[in-house]
Amino acid sequence: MIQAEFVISAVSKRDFPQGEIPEVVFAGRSNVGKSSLINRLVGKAKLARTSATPGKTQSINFYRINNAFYFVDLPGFGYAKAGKFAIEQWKKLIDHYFQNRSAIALVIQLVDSRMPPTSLDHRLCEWLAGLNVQHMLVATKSDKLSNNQRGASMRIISNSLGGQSVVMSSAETGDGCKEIWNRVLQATTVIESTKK
Ligand SMILES: Nc1nc2c(ncn2[C@@H]2O[C@H](COP(=O)(O)OP(=O)(O)O)[C@@H](O)[C@H]2O)c(=O)[nH]1
Ligand SMILES: [Mg+2]
Repeated sequence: MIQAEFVISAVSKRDFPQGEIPEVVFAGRSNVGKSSLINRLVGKAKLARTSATPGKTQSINFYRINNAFYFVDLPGFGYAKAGKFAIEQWKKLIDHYFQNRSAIALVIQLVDSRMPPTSLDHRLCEWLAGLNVQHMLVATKSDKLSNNQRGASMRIISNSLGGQSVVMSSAETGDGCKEIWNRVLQATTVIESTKK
């Protein structure tokens, strides 16, 4: 049984939780399925708020998992209707987040399995590669694809984003959750053991 509890919805760096437990970050375009995947991973349908309307979340949501680490749901970027002010605020918050958190164990970048990565996906990928953090690529909504399409999608996404491997996932079927958990546990325990 996984224990998962909502901690805070941070709108500025003052809201970030104190303390130093490892953090696993979910990043990607708005509507790609970040919140749904978090819910699926922890087995709680309503932990993270999901939305059919993109761009709703403009805060960084922290969830404490098994009292051992945080899942961090970043606000989605790339929402066309977001105003200039909202975009600036968003950038500031994300920058603060990555500059101020010292226990980021893993960043899970989500891309939509049904389409080739967009320029925003490329920019996020390059930006993450420039930070000194572990970075995992996950393609969401695999339930929408046939087996053949899944293979093709993995190749296209991997080739397009620098050749690193891609894990297919679905919040509907649970596809990929085992692999994601393995990586999460590996990343969070390494951080814990280097601290001792
Ligand atoms: N078919 C399918 N739909 C999904 C999946 N994950 C998310 N969705 C849908 O995509 C929309 C956006 O999901 P959400 O988790 O709110 O995306 P976020 O903005 O990245 O947090 C919602 O309508 C979800 O029901 C998935 O694995 N399969
Ligand atoms: Mg969300």
